[in-house]
Amino acid sequence: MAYQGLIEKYREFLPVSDKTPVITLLEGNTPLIPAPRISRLIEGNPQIFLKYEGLNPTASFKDRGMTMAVSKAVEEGSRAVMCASTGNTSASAAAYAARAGIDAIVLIPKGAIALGKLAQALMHGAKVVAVDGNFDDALRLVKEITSKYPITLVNSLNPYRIEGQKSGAFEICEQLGGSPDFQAMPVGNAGNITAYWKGYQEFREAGKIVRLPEMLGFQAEGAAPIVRGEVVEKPETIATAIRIGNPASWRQAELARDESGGLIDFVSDVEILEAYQLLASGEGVFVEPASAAGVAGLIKVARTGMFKETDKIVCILTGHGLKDPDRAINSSVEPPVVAATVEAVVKEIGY
Ligand code: AN7
Repeated sequence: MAYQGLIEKYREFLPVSDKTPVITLLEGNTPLIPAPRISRLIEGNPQIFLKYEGLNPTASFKDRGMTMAVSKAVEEGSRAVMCASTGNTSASAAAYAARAGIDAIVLIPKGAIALGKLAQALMHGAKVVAVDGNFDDALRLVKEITSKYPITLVNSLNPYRIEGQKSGAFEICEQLGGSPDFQAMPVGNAGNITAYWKGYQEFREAGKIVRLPEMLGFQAEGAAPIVRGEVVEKPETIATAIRIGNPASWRQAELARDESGGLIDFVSDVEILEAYQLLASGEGVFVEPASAAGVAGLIKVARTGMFKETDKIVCILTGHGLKDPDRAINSSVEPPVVAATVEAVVKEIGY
């Protein structure tokens, strides 16, 4: 039968029943792409695979959690969902609310979300409010408002979000025919690392895999509260998606790190941008800057000699490059303008 979305595919692992109205845009089922050029660049030459979550319906991994959160909200009779967002959660909440025929309200940090994400939230008909503050301020407001009004919170504090997002781990195990040795990913509010770790553990309990991967999480240097062990009051990074100073799932991320024997480290904006370019021009995979943090982190930690050729490493590429066109243009050389003649073009291209 044709693919019907991740709730149908993984129903036995999810808290849904026959009565749950499944709100789906056929999210999930994303490709796991081998990355031979990056493998050669990383010390130890491990086998690198890219889980390209930018190919979800709203072009980020958030759709995995949102199909669950919105389906359960509708099941419970809710008429509105709300989130704070660095952009992708708002795009996804807006789309799934539109699909469900309910309202979406999103709070975004003023001036700090990528253009494509704002376009999505607006086009899907969400009520978008910019807050004169950062993501952490916006999340605090959303928690308070949703506790007082009949509006369902759909940030990853909503446990159904984590339930949906754990499906990424299931897919990886099926695509690899077992678990990877390591998984590398960006960490912002820390819901996704929590979800993946839960997914791997549940797949092992179900006897579908034998071993668990080591979880490698990477924050941006200017927004690295988990690495530093303290709240960052004024988080700063070009990777706006992970510009978060007080992650909601902080403790769970530490558990994923420690139980898996992995690590959470930071990468600089320069390292993020280098990995961003490398993915796009070296492998043909265009991601937004935050999504490149996992690859940047692998390049960094590999220098300690922790990987070998037989290791399989999956990088979660959380969002599509088209989300942030400004950053792409600013990271590139402006195309030259020439006369509309064959001679001028041939001269320019050097033939
Ligand atoms: C592309 O949309 O927090 O550690 O409000 O958009 O689970 O938060 C986005 C986070 C990584 C970090 N990559 O994931 C939001 C939001 C991209 C993201 C993360 C985000 P979490």
